[in-house]
Amino acid sequence: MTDFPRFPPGFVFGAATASYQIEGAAREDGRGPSIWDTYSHTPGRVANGDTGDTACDHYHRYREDVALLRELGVDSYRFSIAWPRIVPAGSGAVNPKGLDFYARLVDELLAAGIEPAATLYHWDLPQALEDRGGWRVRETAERFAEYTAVVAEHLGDRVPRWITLNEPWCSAFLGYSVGRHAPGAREGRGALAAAHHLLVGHGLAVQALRAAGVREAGITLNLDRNLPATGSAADRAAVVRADTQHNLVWTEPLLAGRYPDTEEETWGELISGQDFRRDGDLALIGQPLDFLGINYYRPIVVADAPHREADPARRTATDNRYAEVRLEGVRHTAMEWPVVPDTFTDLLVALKKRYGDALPPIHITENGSAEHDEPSADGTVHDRDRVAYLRDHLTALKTALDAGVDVRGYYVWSLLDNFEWAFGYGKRFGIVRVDYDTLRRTPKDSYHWYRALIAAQRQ
Ligand code: IFM
Repeated sequence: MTDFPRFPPGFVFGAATASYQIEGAAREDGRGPSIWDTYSHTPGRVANGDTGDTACDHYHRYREDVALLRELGVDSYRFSIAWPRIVPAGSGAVNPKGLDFYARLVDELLAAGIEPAATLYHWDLPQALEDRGGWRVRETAERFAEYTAVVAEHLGDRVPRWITLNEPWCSAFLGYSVGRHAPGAREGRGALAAAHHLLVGHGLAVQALRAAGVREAGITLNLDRNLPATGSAADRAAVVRADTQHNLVWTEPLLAGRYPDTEEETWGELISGQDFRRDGDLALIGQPLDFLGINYYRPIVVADAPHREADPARRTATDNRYAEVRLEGVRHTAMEWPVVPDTFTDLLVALKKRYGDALPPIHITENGSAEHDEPSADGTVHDRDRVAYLRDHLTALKTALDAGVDVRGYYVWSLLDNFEWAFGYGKRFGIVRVDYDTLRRTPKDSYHWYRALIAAQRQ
């Protein structure tokens, strides 16, 4: 095929998943409860009452899933480790059966010639830690570093690429401000404290990974391309506040050793005082990274708007005087996310422009789309929209490389249809269909397309 974008030799192609979204076996082999068990079992929280109790049953079927990866031809597989399998109560006793599961998975991957890339935190916080304050309190960051040290000691020699946190924006702001993710809180300062403690936890975890001598340590951010609804000064100022909340709150401490200089205009009195910040935190957070993971899906269009909550005492951390506006004239995925691949290039080029040599090499650790898949009688799915989405975003990524952005890898989200958080199983991101009644896996057209793209790189 001639229309595949071509990437430089050594560029890593991969696929990604996350523990709570695929593993199931929620009460097996000593796994403790996580905040997502609690949240998904709370009536009204997740669509259709779905939970991760069984999910894709990857815990028992991981060999079949690694075989799918091998057949796909990926260089690397990004998975996450469930903290409550390793330290069921969040602190104290380590569960050897949890470590064994990931050791078996890693061995299976290595035997298939696939490099493991492990994420340490993809949102399944042990419930016992949430009961003591969760990410609002610094203690959680310290426990995270202890858990990281245990995992790195056992797997550090066989897993070359480590990601401390996945999308801390979701943990801090969807979890503690919007309330649409576990633990489902709607707070102001609590969410800002959570954001800071996640960054502190990242810094402590990097230290633990370095002490274990791992090859590469990084973090994954879901950075957004925020666009103004109009050219008005008010809407452009709204973009600054959206950028601060979504992007700068992470990239400034991580890459520039400072807090965003736009935080006052974004959070006003919520951010004053900052009793959760300590001297030395910026140095801890801003340690050199081997790579920056970026997850990218869609642009967000924002317009200036009043605070949603008039009473300052009741304001959440995501009430920043802007509103999201639907982008007309483009296709939307099943998530109602607009498809504008050029914004992927723009985001990466803008990041390079802002941080220059301080920007580490990038891995795109997630990109993909949920579509209205229509399976045929034999379970196959001709998911043309997903193929077009992947093709256009990989082409946009190649344009960013050509513009001088140092991108080293790309992981499609996701290998499997899975538990899409508050949307449950209704939204399908997989390049492999999962029949949730039989748990049968069937590669979709997008799987075959991605396989051909990877094969074409090697010719
Ligand atoms: O499914 C999620 C994943 O867990 C984190 N990044 C975005 C994906 C799609 O919403």
